[in-house]
Amino acid sequence: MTLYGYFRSSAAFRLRIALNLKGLSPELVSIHLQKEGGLNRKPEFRAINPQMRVPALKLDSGEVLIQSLAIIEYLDETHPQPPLLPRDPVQRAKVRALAQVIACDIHPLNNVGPLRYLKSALGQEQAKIDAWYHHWILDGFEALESLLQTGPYAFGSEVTLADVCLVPQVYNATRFKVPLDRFPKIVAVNAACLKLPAFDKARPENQPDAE
Ligand SMILES: N[C@@H](CCC(=O)N[C@@H](CS)C(=O)NCC(=O)O)C(=O)O
Repeated sequence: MTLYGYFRSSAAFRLRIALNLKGLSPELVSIHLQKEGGLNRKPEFRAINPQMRVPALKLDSGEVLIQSLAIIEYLDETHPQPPLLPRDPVQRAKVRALAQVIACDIHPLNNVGPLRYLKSALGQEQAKIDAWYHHWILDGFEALESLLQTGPYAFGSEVTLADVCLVPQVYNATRFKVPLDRFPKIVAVNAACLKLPAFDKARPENQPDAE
């Protein structure tokens, strides 16, 4: 398998965690999202992922999968141990909901593309862009904090898809200096996860393309 990723991409960070949890080590191709306006926008990568985003996972069959949550669910189906979703349908829906609060409602608003658009096309100054960024993380984390279970992980005693999404989002929040003191459960879950080798190994600073 080949993973097309970028050390700082939080969607790629999610996938790296899931791959590590499943004991899989694909070959890595780093797609620099800043260099030359983004190497993801070059025709070579567009031929791999027409959406021009990372991550993408090329399977040994040559099939290319995109969208981190879709890829992670594929991995969970093909490599069931350890499971990333509970067996019970209600519990599964709850874990997916936690993951989607992050992946569908927080992350897309604070992603490279929208932030670049606010700056370049809409001419917004950096202070306003930072305010936007903080606002949407705080808004989403407020809900997440209330939804989290008793721990140590996001949905209780087992690591799930919710943790796989939470840790990269906390990394982003910290990188952009969002204060997290209102979210003790999120901070505790993040700390518990990062003690696990699969999470630690997936950290941006531990990637071969880290800068
Ligand atoms: N929903 C997608 C998000 C993928 C995504 O937006 N990736 C970002 C990096 S975190 C990207 O490649 N951005 C490039 C760009 O917008 O130019 C997923 O979960 O895979």
